[in-house]
Amino acid sequence: MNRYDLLSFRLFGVAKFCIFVVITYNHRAMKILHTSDWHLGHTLYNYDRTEEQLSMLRQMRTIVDEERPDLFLLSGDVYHTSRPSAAVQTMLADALMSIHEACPDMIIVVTAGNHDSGMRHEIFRTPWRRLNVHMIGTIDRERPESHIVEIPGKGYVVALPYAYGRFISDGFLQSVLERVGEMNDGRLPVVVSAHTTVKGCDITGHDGVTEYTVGGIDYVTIDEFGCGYDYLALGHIHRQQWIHGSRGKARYCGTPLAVSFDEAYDHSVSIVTVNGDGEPPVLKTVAVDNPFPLVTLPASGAAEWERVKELLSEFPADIPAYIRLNVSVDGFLPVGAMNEALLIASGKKCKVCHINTVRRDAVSATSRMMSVSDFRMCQPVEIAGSYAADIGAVFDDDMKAMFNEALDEVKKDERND
Ligand SMILES: [Mn+2]
Repeated sequence: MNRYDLLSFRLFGVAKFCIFVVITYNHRAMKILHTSDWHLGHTLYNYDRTEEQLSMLRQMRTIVDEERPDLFLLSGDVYHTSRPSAAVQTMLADALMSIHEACPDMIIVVTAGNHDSGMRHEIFRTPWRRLNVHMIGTIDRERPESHIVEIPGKGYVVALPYAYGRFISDGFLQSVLERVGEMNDGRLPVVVSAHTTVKGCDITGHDGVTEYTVGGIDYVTIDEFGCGYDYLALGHIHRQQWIHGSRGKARYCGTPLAVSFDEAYDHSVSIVTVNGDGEPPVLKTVAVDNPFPLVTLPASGAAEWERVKELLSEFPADIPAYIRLNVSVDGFLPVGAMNEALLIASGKKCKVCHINTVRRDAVSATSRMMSVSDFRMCQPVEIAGSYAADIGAVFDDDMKAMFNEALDEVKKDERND
């Protein structure tokens, strides 16, 4: 055997090994389409959004067609209200049927969120089951196994709907995970789906935020989810993100369709490949387009009423969009401002939803009076300074230095995650 023969022989061996690795890798891996927070039936300032919601649902089917996942996971807030109209319920049923038909072997798991009624969510649980669709709406402490869905040959899902009470930290989740551990002879990937607020997440765009809750749900720390899972699929927070401190294992996929103007970020579904055995999941996001984008004028901050009217009249007539106007005022908005705005927009495809007034004298006085977009433009030290002024505390140069030092430490920790 000459040198070249030997080289090609070795290369052949390496290639064979690579093919073997790829085949075993693909065999073990579970491919998930992770989505949440569809909020079907949501209306924006009384404008009906059926057309956008149908567009989003059609895109879901297309993505399933192209990606062929093993599991389609919808982690809560299917509907916007606990009593959706008959038309909205039909929209969901048709969409799930279409998604099922696109990939009949795929397992579909749909859990209820805090916006859904857990009991109503389970009404058609039995017939859906015949179509590989698992509707899980309530916590069943008597039958923990009812929260386990097996993905044949691929892995397991522990599906937890939103529920009052501390079932994540009180040992219930851990007992379900232990049961999965007993069933899981082949050491296949294990996925947990939950609808809750995890400490440290980015809550941009959410209302109803307090020190302990977001949208009425208490913070849970990532450690409270325990161990025994390879991927934690989260719903509730609308911005897609990995959770710091989860070692790349826990993720909010975010809403595919913006629910408010403050959710001015990309909306997508997460395609997650989970290999198990301690390997971090591999992520690809697929964008979901909205034919009616939510637009704020001006794009950041606020402008005077005359300038805002100019921006609105310059807005292209042929772009269908929802418009929010951010107007800075000294006193009050001129009487009839909304009618003026509607007049400027008449003949255009856009819909004026709301005029947000930002009082110029209030901007520097207190952070509570700021618009969300203004707040986002601020440095943390400025926010701390205005908070200190608010409560009458001293915030001198020493305090600023200490604050920045603490901030650097936090940033360093985040980078190390
Ligand atoms: Mn939601």
